[in-house]
Amino acid sequence: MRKVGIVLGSASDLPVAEKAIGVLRTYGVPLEVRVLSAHRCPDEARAFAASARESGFSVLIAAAGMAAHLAGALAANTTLPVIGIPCACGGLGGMDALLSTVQMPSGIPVATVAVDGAKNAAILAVEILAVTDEALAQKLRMARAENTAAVLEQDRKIMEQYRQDAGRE
Ligand code: RP5
Repeated sequence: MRKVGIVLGSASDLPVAEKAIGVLRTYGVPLEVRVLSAHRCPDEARAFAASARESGFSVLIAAAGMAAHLAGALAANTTLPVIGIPCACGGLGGMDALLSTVQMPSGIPVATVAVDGAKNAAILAVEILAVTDEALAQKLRMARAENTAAVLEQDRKIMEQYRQDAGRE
């Protein structure tokens, strides 16, 4: 299976990215984690993206905060799918990173997840891989079924908790 690349704008983004790493491990997806800033080491970030396909990557996940141009800078240099995680740091609660990541010009897409939405970034990467991997697709279906069961169990408990109020006006 081709690997997923997780690229951080800074080591300080690792706590967010660890949630994506955890999900990818759950699915048995090989991964590589790098720190490559679009601003502090643009040449290295560009070279990584430009060689990512021939290096065996399938999907790139970029996590960055503030003026978060990392996902876009990677996307500019590869035709692999790039998923952006805007990280909440600095004083603007991640809105700065969200807009910097999501507002890409036509022709260079970045699939942007929610602020700090690392789990969804990893699940989306797995879904991309699962297009041609039935075993992964089956794992995704099982995870969805577990999600559904967990919510229905919450529903059952909450209904039970408030059952006595059902007859009141
Ligand atoms: C961004 O600036 C990084 O992705 C990080 O989220 C933020 C702060 O970086 P550090 O100053 O902690 O290295 O480029």
